Amino acid sequence: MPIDATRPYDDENVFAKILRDEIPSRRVYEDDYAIAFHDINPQAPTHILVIPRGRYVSWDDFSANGSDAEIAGFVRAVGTVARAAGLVAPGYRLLANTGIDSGQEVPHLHVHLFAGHGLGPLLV
Ligand code: IU
Repeated sequence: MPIDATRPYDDENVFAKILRDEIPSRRVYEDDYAIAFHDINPQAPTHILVIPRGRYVSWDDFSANGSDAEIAGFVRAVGTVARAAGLVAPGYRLLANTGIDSGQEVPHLHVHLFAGHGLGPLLV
Protein backbone atom coordinates (compact mmCIF):
# COMPACT_ATOMS: atom_id res chain seq x y z
CA MET A 1 0.00 0.00 0.00
CA PRO A 2 1.65 3.27 -1.06
CA ILE A 3 2.24 5.77 1.72
CA ASP A 4 1.44 9.45 2.02
CA ALA A 5 4.77 11.33 2.01
CA THR A 6 3.37 13.90 4.44
CA ARG A 7 2.62 11.41 7.21
CA PRO A 8 4.56 11.55 10.50
CA TYR A 9 7.58 9.30 10.93
CA ASP A 10 6.84 5.79 12.21
CA ASP A 11 9.69 4.34 14.30
CA GLU A 12 8.38 0.83 13.67
CA ASN A 13 8.81 0.94 9.88
CA VAL A 14 10.95 -1.83 8.41
CA PHE A 15 13.91 0.38 7.51
CA ALA A 16 13.97 1.86 11.02
CA LYS A 17 14.25 -1.74 12.26
CA ILE A 18 17.04 -2.44 9.76
CA LEU A 19 18.87 0.68 11.00
CA ARG A 20 18.55 -0.58 14.58
CA ASP A 21 19.70 -4.08 13.48
CA GLU A 22 16.43 -5.54 14.76
CA ILE A 23 15.97 -7.29 11.44
CA PRO A 24 18.79 -8.46 9.19
CA SER A 25 19.88 -6.91 5.92
CA ARG A 26 22.76 -7.46 3.51
CA ARG A 27 24.57 -4.23 4.38
CA VAL A 28 27.17 -3.02 1.90
CA TYR A 29 28.03 0.37 3.43
CA GLU A 30 27.55 2.51 6.51
CA ASP A 31 28.80 5.83 7.82
CA ASP A 32 27.56 8.58 10.16
CA TYR A 33 24.80 9.64 7.79
CA ALA A 34 23.66 6.63 5.80
CA ILE A 35 23.55 2.90 5.44
CA ALA A 36 23.18 0.87 2.24
CA PHE A 37 21.95 -2.69 1.77
CA HIS A 38 20.77 -4.98 -1.00
CA ASP A 39 17.08 -4.80 -1.84
CA ILE A 40 15.34 -8.07 -0.89
CA ASN A 41 13.46 -8.12 -4.20
CA PRO A 42 15.98 -6.89 -6.77
CA GLN A 43 14.63 -5.28 -9.93
CA ALA A 44 18.03 -5.13 -11.67
CA PRO A 45 21.30 -7.16 -11.54
CA THR A 46 22.46 -4.69 -8.86
CA HIS A 47 19.74 -3.15 -6.69
CA ILE A 48 20.94 -1.40 -3.55
CA LEU A 49 18.96 0.86 -1.21
CA VAL A 50 20.66 3.81 0.46
CA ILE A 51 18.89 5.34 3.47
CA PRO A 52 19.74 8.19 5.81
CA ARG A 53 20.24 7.41 9.50
CA GLY A 54 17.89 10.26 10.36
CA ARG A 55 14.13 9.86 10.81
CA TYR A 56 12.80 11.10 7.45
CA VAL A 57 9.67 9.74 5.79
CA SER A 58 10.47 10.74 2.25
CA TRP A 59 12.59 12.81 -0.09
CA ASP A 60 10.21 15.67 0.60
CA ASP A 61 10.65 15.43 4.38
CA PHE A 62 14.44 15.09 4.09
CA SER A 63 14.96 17.93 1.61
CA ALA A 64 12.78 20.24 3.73
CA ASN A 65 13.89 19.24 7.23
CA GLY A 66 17.29 17.54 6.98
CA SER A 67 20.27 19.54 8.18
CA ASP A 68 22.83 20.65 5.63
CA ALA A 69 25.26 18.15 7.13
CA GLU A 70 22.76 15.29 6.82
CA ILE A 71 21.90 16.18 3.24
CA ALA A 72 25.52 16.53 2.18
CA GLY A 73 26.47 13.36 4.04
CA PHE A 74 23.66 11.39 2.45
CA VAL A 75 24.36 12.58 -1.09
CA ARG A 76 28.03 11.76 -0.64
CA ALA A 77 27.15 8.34 0.73
CA VAL A 78 25.06 7.49 -2.33
CA GLY A 79 27.99 8.37 -4.58
CA THR A 80 30.44 6.47 -2.40
CA VAL A 81 28.30 3.32 -2.54
CA ALA A 82 28.15 3.49 -6.34
CA ARG A 83 31.90 4.08 -6.65
CA ALA A 84 32.74 1.30 -4.18
CA ALA A 85 30.57 -1.09 -6.18
CA GLY A 86 32.44 -0.16 -9.37
CA LEU A 87 29.35 1.25 -11.02
CA VAL A 88 30.52 4.62 -12.28
CA ALA A 89 32.04 3.51 -15.60
CA PRO A 90 29.27 1.06 -16.53
CA GLY A 91 26.67 3.47 -15.19
CA TYR A 92 23.76 3.37 -12.78
CA ARG A 93 20.34 4.86 -12.08
CA LEU A 94 18.98 6.51 -8.90
CA LEU A 95 15.32 6.64 -7.91
CA ALA A 96 13.50 7.99 -4.86
CA ASN A 97 9.81 7.19 -4.87
CA THR A 98 7.94 9.87 -2.94
CA GLY A 99 4.36 9.46 -1.86
CA ILE A 100 1.24 7.80 -3.14
CA ASP A 101 1.43 8.33 -6.89
CA SER A 102 5.04 7.06 -6.98
CA GLY A 103 4.12 3.84 -5.20
CA GLN A 104 6.44 4.49 -2.21
CA GLU A 105 5.86 1.58 0.16
CA VAL A 106 8.35 2.05 3.00
CA PRO A 107 7.96 5.28 5.01
CA HIS A 108 11.67 5.97 5.53
CA LEU A 109 13.49 7.80 2.73
CA HIS A 110 15.37 5.41 0.47
CA VAL A 111 17.21 5.94 -2.78
CA HIS A 112 17.21 2.95 -5.10
CA LEU A 113 20.53 2.38 -6.87
CA PHE A 114 20.04 0.22 -9.95
CA ALA A 115 22.83 -1.07 -12.18
CA GLY A 116 23.64 -3.83 -14.60
CA HIS A 117 23.04 -4.64 -18.21
CA GLY A 118 19.70 -3.87 -19.70
CA LEU A 119 18.30 -1.20 -17.42
CA GLY A 120 16.48 0.06 -20.47
CA PRO A 121 14.89 3.43 -20.96
CA LEU A 122 13.46 5.25 -17.96
CA LEU A 123 9.83 4.29 -17.57
CA VAL A 124 7.41 6.66 -15.92
P1 IU B 1 9.54 1.75 -2.61
O1 IU B 1 10.30 2.85 -3.34
O2 IU B 1 9.03 2.17 -1.24
O3 IU B 1 8.46 1.16 -3.46
O4 IU B 1 10.60 0.58 -2.41
C1 IU B 1 10.67 -0.22 -1.28
C2 IU B 1 11.75 -1.25 -1.55
O5 IU B 1 12.11 -1.84 -0.34
C3 IU B 1 11.31 -2.38 -2.50
O6 IU B 1 12.19 -2.45 -3.61
C4 IU B 1 11.42 -3.62 -1.62
O7 IU B 1 11.84 -4.77 -2.31
C5 IU B 1 12.42 -3.19 -0.58
N1 IU B 1 12.36 -3.86 0.71
C6 IU B 1 13.51 -4.42 1.25
O8 IU B 1 14.59 -4.36 0.66
N2 IU B 1 13.43 -5.03 2.46
C7 IU B 1 12.25 -5.14 3.15
O9 IU B 1 12.23 -5.71 4.24
C8 IU B 1 11.09 -4.54 2.56
C9 IU B 1 11.17 -3.92 1.35
I1 IU B 1 9.24 -4.69 3.51
